Amino acid sequence: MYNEINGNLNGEGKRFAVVVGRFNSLISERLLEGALDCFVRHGGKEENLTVVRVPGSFEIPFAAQKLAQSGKYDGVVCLGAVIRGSTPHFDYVAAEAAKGVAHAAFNSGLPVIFGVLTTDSIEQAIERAGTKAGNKGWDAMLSAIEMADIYKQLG
Ligand code: INI
Repeated sequence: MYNEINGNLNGEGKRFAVVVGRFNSLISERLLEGALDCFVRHGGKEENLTVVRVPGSFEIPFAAQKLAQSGKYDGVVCLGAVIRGSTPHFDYVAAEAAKGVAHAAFNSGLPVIFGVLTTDSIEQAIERAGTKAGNKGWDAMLSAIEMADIYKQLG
């Protein structure tokens, strides 16, 4: 019989930092609300959360890496909204945010979770920020809680 490791979904006693991009804040603030709600509903305490706001998604990885390496947290949740619109800026910002968050996770040895929406339209972003497709900020926090426990077990 194989051994199996699964993360529990208990936020009690866990400390997380949440990095939020202010660009498209109509969306990113809803993602933050979802993340807070998820944390508290899983036994976490608001005083164990630190929220850091940065200008946009491009800057998220820079703050995320510093927070992850500070030794103060069990994980970092990254929240932002990159919306394609009609500018090629989208591709650069979205790609760097995704790559940067992955780098922050590898460099720090902590779970750094990618809760940055990358959508073609504002409508798609709204759907994922607390309407018909749920709240991806909520999902990102749940992943952070689960991964923090998995990291603890993996040692
Ligand atoms: N930042 C976002 O978070 N979402 C976007 O959709 C976006 N667009 O499309 O431009 C965006 N740009 C700003 C970027 O993240 C940086 O803050 C800026 O380029 C300064 O470095």
